[in-house]
Amino acid sequence: MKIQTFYPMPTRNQSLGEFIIENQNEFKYSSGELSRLINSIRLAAKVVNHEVNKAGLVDILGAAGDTNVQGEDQQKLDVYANEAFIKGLTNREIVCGIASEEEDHFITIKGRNEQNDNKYVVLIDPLDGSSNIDVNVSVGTIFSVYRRVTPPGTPVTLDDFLQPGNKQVAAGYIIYGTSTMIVYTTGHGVNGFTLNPAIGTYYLSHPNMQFPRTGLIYSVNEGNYVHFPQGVKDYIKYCQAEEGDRPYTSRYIGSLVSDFHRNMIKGGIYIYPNTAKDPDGKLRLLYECNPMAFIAEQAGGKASNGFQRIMDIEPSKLHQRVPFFCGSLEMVEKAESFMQKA
Ligand code: P6P
Repeated sequence: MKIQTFYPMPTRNQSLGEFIIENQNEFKYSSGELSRLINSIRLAAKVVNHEVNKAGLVDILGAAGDTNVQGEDQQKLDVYANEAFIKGLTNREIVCGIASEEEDHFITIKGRNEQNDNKYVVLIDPLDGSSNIDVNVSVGTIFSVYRRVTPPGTPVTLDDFLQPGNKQVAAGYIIYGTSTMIVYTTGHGVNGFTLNPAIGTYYLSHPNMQFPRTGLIYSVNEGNYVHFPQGVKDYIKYCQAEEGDRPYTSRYIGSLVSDFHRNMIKGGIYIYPNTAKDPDGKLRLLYECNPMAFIAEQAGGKASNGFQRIMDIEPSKLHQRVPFFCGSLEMVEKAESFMQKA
């Protein structure tokens, strides 16, 4: 029998700062660093939000003329967001290392004493969905936090980053949409905070977020249909069939954070499968799939690669890609059944 876990219902309209302080004792081993880490992300998110919201007004649109390790054109806001989060995390002296979608290798952060004393590492997708920037569609930031595995004071190594998702101590996303929100978990449920731009404060607007157990929305880029594995093709045809509670609705924004956020509120499944072009899928395990999987599971949802729990995958490379099925529990299980039958 699944043991139900209930968390005290946070009080609505509490500010993010008050919420962090009030729930600080939930962070095992932490003497406040994790709180300061979340606070530094909160500040960097405000800085990025300011630029994203005026992107159409200043010459910050369009490609920065460079490409990232993924071989993707770097949009100027990608670069700006990457620098804002690295600076925010560095200044607070909380993390000993950062890995970013926009950086080929991980970055070591030394304290003012030139030591690597800090306990946490952060992996981040600074601006996910950046291809939507120039067309004014919502984009997001995704972050994942681990305790380092190497002893404090010793050099940070790749092992500190290549940890399975089940070792995460915190994960979250910022969605720069019709409103700007921070949604995160530290393993005690999922809470969403909406920015009041007039005063620059985030307020608890979505306490204890839960994925509906099922839903009628599937999010997948059907333009790749002919390249999908047979199980995904079969699941899509199941969704489109005129039986029972079907047909479903297809909604695909092209921004993982936005599709995920809508599905968590309304019920739905997001799928980015492997294709001929992307034999391991497109999404990156460490700073896209693991953090979204942590949030999904904490909200009663599920995340797998079609066969295995995402957070149990042992990483081998920093920018490793995996197929991604994530959302309402019963929808993910249905899609997995088609993958396993095919
Ligand atoms: P496609 C953005 O680049 C991203 O990583 C996700 O945010 C998004 O869901 C997906 O890729 C879109 O990829 O191939 O459908 O354009």
